[in-house]
Amino acid sequence: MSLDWLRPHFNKITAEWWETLLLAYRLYPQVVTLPAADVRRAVEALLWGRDNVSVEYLDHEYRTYPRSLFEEVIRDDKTNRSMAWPERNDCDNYAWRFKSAMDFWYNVDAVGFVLDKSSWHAYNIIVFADGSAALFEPQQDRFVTLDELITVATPAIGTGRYSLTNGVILI
Ligand SMILES: [Ca+2]
Ligand SMILES: [Ca+2]
Repeated sequence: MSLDWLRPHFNKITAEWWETLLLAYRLYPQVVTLPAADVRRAVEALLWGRDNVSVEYLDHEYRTYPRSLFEEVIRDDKTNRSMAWPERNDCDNYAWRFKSAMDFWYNVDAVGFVLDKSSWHAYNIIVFADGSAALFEPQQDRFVTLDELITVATPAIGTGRYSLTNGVILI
């Protein structure tokens, strides 16, 4: 099979990844290391009152950025640009890919995989250098809040897509 059709795209793709490497290199001195206790505190504060979410902490320390730099990295990262494809590239794939991309390209790993069993949706949680945490929708490059209302105009509390009344987090 000929791959000639790829040729016009190749320079563009290469240039984009080069930009990513330059960004990661520029931000590297600003990577902050947090002990697991700080990450745990941030996650528990975000999940306050949600006792049916089990969280597994995978490291003793974590690398992260201030939120403003994370926002820069998120704009650069290409996870949100991949095409959604049921079963092949759906919410869990975006969430795993975002977590992996942050580690592989941008040197930070204070990013968790969230499986929200109250909506069966997967997304991410990010802990920032100041010890705060936020939920992140990797399909849309967007921070979200618990109980955000997606499908219904006035749903009951805990029925939003990001209600996370029951779930699993790996960080
Ligand atoms: Ca992006
Ligand atoms: Ca999938």
